[in-house]
Parts: sequence; structure tokens; C-alpha cells
Amino acid sequence: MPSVSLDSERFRRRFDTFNKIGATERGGVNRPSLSDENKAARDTLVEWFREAGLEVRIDTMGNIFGRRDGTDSDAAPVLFGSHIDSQYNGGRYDGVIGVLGGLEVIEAFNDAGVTTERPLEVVDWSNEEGVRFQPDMLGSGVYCDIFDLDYAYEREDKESRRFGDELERIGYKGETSCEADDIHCYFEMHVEQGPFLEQQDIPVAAVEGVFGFSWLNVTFEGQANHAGPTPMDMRHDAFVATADVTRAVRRITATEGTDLVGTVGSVDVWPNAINVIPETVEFTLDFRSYDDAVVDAAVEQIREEVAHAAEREGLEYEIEEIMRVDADPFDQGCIDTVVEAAETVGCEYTRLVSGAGHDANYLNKIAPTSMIFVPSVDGISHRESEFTEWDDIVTGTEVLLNAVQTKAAE
Ligand code: HGY
Ligand code: MN
Ligand code: MN
Repeated sequence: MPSVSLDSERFRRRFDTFNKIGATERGGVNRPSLSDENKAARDTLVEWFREAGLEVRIDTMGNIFGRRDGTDSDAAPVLFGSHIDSQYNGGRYDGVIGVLGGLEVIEAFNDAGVTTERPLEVVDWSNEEGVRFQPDMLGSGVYCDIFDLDYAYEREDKESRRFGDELERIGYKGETSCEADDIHCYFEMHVEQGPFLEQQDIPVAAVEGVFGFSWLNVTFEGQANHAGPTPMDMRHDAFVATADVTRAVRRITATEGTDLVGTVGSVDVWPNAINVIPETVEFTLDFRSYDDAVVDAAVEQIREEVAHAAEREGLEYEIEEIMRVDADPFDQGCIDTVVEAAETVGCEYTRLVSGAGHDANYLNKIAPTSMIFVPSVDGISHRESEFTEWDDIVTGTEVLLNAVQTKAAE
């Protein structure tokens, strides 16, 4: 079999060109799901998929698949990819290296004139980040039958724009039904988004599973009033209760010996005026652990904390769990394939569990799945200064190439 190798210069040119789309002044990207910038990135990706000779299909959730036929065109394909939607001021690597790295793997087979036995498919999943439209991993979630299409189409952003309407507006409400095909296996290469690989000075990790997590929306309803004449004992201040719950998140997650993490990431205050007691606060909670029982307990505790904070301040409240993903170990066969691929490449590697959610969470429920991590400098992600050394990305992509080649011959 002729040797199949990456062209890292081509890959780098593509990566740099791609990240000019929605580039921010501070070196990051702003390509939130279904925005004009996301459309421009999608258009570029479809053009590159076609230039690479891939058969492109877009499904009803806007997931973009590029298919390269195999000698056995009826065989279940090897699927690999990630996402190109970003945080509002996110990093250039999160998701993008998994999609463009997947395209580079395809191009390497093209350059070598090698046709694999199984078909290969590279995918860009819609709405992985879940910052504009919650919940996250919506495109892969509908594909894996976690969410139904109507639910997804009804999701609204903060300006009350519907997911389904925005998907149509950017021209990516495809024809193909968004439902799982028969897939041989799924790989996703991604930046670690944590500090461990860099701390250990290791370029690659075979990912053994992903944390489970819960996302909740909380609304406190108090009473706006004048910040001056209103005596403190007459106040019903929605923000004070929010602060109480935020401190409670720190107390709950301070328990030694667990991997539990908790975040209050998004807070909307109304009327948000310097001299008005906050009437309404809507905020989010994000709890994660590799142990589902630990997440369940944290959610239980925070529900009590919300009720107590509302009672203390004399507020009405609502709490809604908008998403719950269970922790899942990945497929041992796929993990072993990633390990063997790293040994073939000859790079040092370790094994990690992912604290970040990925489309692989859901693919893992319908097909053998694993992931490949490459280091994040200073463990930074979801921030414009997210950075990964290019050599590490090339190494990770070589591991992806070898893993795909192995599974495509099975
Ligand atoms: O929330 C996550 O872990 C992912 O970035 N959507
Ligand atoms: Mn990601
Ligand atoms: Mn992300």
C-alpha cells in the first residue's frame, strides 16, 4: 500500500485562510452558530470538500458531510470530524482542527491515490457550542436521536430568533433527513482545552470518555425599586439571590476528591440600571463530572439552594434543566486503535477523559467512538488566546490518519 502522508503546509494554509472568517482583533474568532460568519465558513468548507472530490450532503439540521467512496461502497463508512461554529469570542482551534484535519486526511489519501475499502466521511456538526442556541451538540444530538428536529428548530437565541428560521436564512436547511446512518466508527480530533497534556509535555492523548454534564436555566423575579429611598428590609433583590447561588456553586464543588466542576456562565440582569434594584435575573448553571451520580447530587443541592435564596429574598423563581448528558466511556476498540496509531506515528501519548463536551458524546451512543486530543497551551480554551503548537496539530492529524486507515480496512 503506497504510503499516505499529510501535506502540513496545505493544511496550515487552509487553517489560516479559514480563521480569517470572523477573525477578531485579539486573535480569536467570532463565528457563532448560524451567524453570517458561520455561513461564510460553511460556504468555504463546502467549496473545499468539493475541490477534494467529496460528495457533499447537507441534512435538515445543517450538518455537512463530505463522502469519499470506498472499494466496498456499501460498507458502513468511517466517520470523523467536529464543528466549525465558535464561541462569541472564541479560539481558532476548538472544533476547526477536527474538521480541517479530517479534510487533510482525505487529501492525503487523494495524493497517494489510495482508495480505502470502507467509504470515508468527514463531518461538520451544527451548533456544537450551544452559546447562541442552547443546548449544545444540537446537530449531532438530532442525528443521534437525542433531540427531535422540531425541538431543535424551536430553540431561540436571546433576540428570539428561531434555530429553524436562521438555518433557512443562511441556506443550510438541507434536504437529507437528519438521522443516523450505519456508521462503522467515529473519531474526533480536538484540542484538549485543559492543562494536562502541556503539563506532561505529551503531544497526544487517546480519549477514554467524556464527562457527563447538566445545564440549567434559573430565573429570579423580585421587585425593581429606587436604589435610594427603598429601605434594605423592604427589598426583593433578584441579584442578591443570584450571588447567593453563585457562592453555593463554589461550596458544592469544593468537595475534595471529586472531579466535580460548576460554573455560572451567563447572567442577564433587568433593568440593569445603576440606581434600580434588580427585578429579574436569568442565569445559567453548568455542572460536570465523570460520575453521573455526582452531577445528579450537585443538581439536587443547587435546586435547594435556589429555593432557599428565593425564600430569603422574597422572590419568585423558575429552574429548568435544559440539558443532561451522561458520562460515557468510549469504545475500547476505538481507544486501542488511537493508541496503536500513536505508536505507529511514534509519538508519546497518554490517556485522558474529557471535561469538555463534544459531538463524540452523542456519536458514542450509536457507534464505536473515540477522540484524539492535542495540547492547549496554558490549558486555555473558549478564549481568543487559545493556542496549540502547529507541530502538535500535525502529530494529532497523523494519528487520526492512521486510526482512520486502520478502521477503513476492517
Ligand atoms: O460545553 C462544552 O463543553 C462544549 O464546548 N460545547
Ligand atoms: Mn469543541
Ligand atoms: Mn467549545
